[in-house]
Amino acid sequence: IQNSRLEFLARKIYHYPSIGSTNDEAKKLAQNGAPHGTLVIAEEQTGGKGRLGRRWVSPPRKGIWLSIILRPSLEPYQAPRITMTCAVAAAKAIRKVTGIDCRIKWPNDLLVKGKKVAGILTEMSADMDSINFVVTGIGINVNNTNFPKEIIETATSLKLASGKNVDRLKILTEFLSQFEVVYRCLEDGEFGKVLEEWRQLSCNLGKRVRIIGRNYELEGLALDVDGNGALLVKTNEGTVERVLSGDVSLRE
Ligand code: BT5
Repeated sequence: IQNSRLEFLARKIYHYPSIGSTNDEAKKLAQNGAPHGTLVIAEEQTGGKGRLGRRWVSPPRKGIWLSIILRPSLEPYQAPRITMTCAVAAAKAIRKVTGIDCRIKWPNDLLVKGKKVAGILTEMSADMDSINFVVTGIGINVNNTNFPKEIIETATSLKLASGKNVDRLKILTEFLSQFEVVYRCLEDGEFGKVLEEWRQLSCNLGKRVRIIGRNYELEGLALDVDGNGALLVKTNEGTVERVLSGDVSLRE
């Protein structure tokens, strides 16, 4: 990492052999003033987290389990842009290093041949009109060869997809340099470029989707994603609904 040309990312690195959750650790560090760009990374997570208290399986040395502390100049409602930035950077890094056709599934997954290879969890500390910090965490399955039975049908790794071992350090360094480039667009008022890349890498747009929220379900055609991360869905009744990423899951 030291050798790569990074300007703000990973100037400070916290590396753990084993930890509960890199996101939780990053939030603590951020609360204690850790600077923009701080990287928290672990070989293993014993309490890796997904959204809504779900579990993220993070076995030792098989994947990349990391969190980045950011202090972006965004309004709180724009925070989903960070998840989009992270997804674009990771998809590009995976494609570049392995040649695998990795796609973004709205809002926070990366898929290879329809199976989940990575997930993103973005958490924020903010008041009404300003962000204190954002922690964006990503788990990438790199050399996993088996998964617990509840996800055996839905999960994959770069190794399973490519048939060979993949160098975790190469994926990590490429991800960090892509993240810097994409993040700079975001800060420079060029989020349109990120959005365009996101669209190109998406596997949902133009397809039928089913959105499952806490107390509603919605079916329709995924038309587009907007600059704040909402999915625009044309329902069977012909209306266009703007779905925020919050608490929903999405099926084909
Ligand atoms: C996510 O949540 O996909 C976000 C995952 C974020 C993980 C990173 S690792 C570093 C950082 N520190 C943390 O503690 N978390 C972040 P969600 O969309 O809620 O998906 C969770 C669901 O994915 C689970 O309920 C399982 O069904 C499935 N799953 C769990 N572990 C998986 C894995 N390793 N690979 C593929 N699918 C998995």
